[in-house]
Amino acid sequence: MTKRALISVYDKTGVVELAQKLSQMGWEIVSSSGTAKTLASNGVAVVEVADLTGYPHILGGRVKTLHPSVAGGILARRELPSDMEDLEKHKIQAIDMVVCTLYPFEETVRSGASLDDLIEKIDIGGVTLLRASAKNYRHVTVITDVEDYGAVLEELASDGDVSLETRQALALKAFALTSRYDGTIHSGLSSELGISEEKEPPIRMPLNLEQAQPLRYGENPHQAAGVYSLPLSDLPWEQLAGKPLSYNNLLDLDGAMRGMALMQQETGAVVLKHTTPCGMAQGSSLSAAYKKALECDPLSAYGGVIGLTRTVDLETAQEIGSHFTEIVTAPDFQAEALEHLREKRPSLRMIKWNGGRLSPWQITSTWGGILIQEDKPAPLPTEGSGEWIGQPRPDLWDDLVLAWKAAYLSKSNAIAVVKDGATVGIGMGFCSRLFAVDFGTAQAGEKAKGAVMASDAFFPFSDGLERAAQAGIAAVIQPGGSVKDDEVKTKALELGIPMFLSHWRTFRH
Ligand code: 93A
Repeated sequence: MTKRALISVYDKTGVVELAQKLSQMGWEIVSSSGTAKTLASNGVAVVEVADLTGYPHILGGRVKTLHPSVAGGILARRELPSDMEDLEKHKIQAIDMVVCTLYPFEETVRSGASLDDLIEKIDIGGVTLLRASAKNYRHVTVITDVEDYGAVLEELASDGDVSLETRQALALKAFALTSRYDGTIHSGLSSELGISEEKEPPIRMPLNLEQAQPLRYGENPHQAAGVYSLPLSDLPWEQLAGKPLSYNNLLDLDGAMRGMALMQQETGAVVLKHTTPCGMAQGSSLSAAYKKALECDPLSAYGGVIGLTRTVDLETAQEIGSHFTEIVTAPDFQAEALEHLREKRPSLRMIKWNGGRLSPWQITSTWGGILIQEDKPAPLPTEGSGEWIGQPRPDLWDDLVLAWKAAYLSKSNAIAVVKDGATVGIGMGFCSRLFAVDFGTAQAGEKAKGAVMASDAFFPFSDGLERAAQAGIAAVIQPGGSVKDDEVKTKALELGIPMFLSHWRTFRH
């Protein structure tokens, strides 16, 4: 029996050669109008879908291949006598291969096209062809990607048929494509119609993820992993030099980007290890900021990740080059800075961060399920946005805000101690807030005297403030909200430590 391929492609790349080769192998080619025109004008014998169905394309092409003759030809189970009788009864010819590249919806959104254009680029017939042929993969080969033409032709040429294994793999590829395609339509239309994704219950978020980058392994070598991007969003970085990024590097890089976003208005630096900062500072120059950030905990900074909020100059590059660092990320690198670090530290990963928008969702997996929450930064505190307990200290405000940022970026429970535009102690990842205070102030040592302190969540008891007072802390910023708030406020007044209540808790688990 003659084999039949239905070819309906938006992207006509390589289609003439594919159809020619199939023809030479004895296949009959059936095509929708535009594809048929391309093939015929290149000398390929082709039957138009309209001639197969006896029905013209209507609605300006909105209905081309949507017809029982097409769907029946694809979906018939060849081993089922009743299906084959139906084909015969309705004079439907079996279709053994579907080649279809969809309307480019994503590219159309990215080009900033109008809503009307977007709507017309929602492929209906093509998706139907793909889903039908993928469903009937036991009998039908489905090709969705120009890149697969060669391999299928080779298999046909050598074995005379496409193996079940290949058909299965191609069917899964088709379903992955159609599911992502619908996810992209959901995202594109949501923003075009002005319906904020934030208003959508997270549960309805389409999980149409596409692997943007494979990884050697995950958190540990026995775990496979990859980097995935959400529909319509690109990865916000570009690697300029160094070894490939690992899973753990990417987690740390996320911390660095969040730190940079928090300090975007300043010339700032953050040094991180294991996603949490071991130093954060702002300065009159980038190298000054970096040096101050490094000073907080130079031991932990070994093999760490550096985030810088301004273009890296040679002076900063020289500073960075004199320590062992895994990653440095910044909005840009001056040519001589890049050259210096490439030479001095060939494996140092240099990452250009383009800002971009946050993904709308943060996804974390739990045993047997996933947690989804909005990725929504808390607003920076301003003196008008909260409440002072005791005598306000506007002279310490900038340090209080920096401490708030460092505590925000640190793993909970977090306490950050800041003096003169730099962290001097960070107690993070402690199960007890009191231990976080003890660690942060001990790390600061003498520098705790006259420094400020931030807490990422309320003080459950007044003991944290007592320890802060013993260390010489001059002012505190914390969200407030404890059932014992009155006791904590009274203690602050008693100890003479002005305390700013920001009203925003910034846990990071
Ligand atoms: O508008 S459609 O959704 N209606 C259809 O019935 C249909 N059938 C195939 N678009 C349809 N297609 C798409 O047309 C294919 O997915 C492919 O992208 C394109 C090929 O059209 P042509 O061969 O006319 O260039």
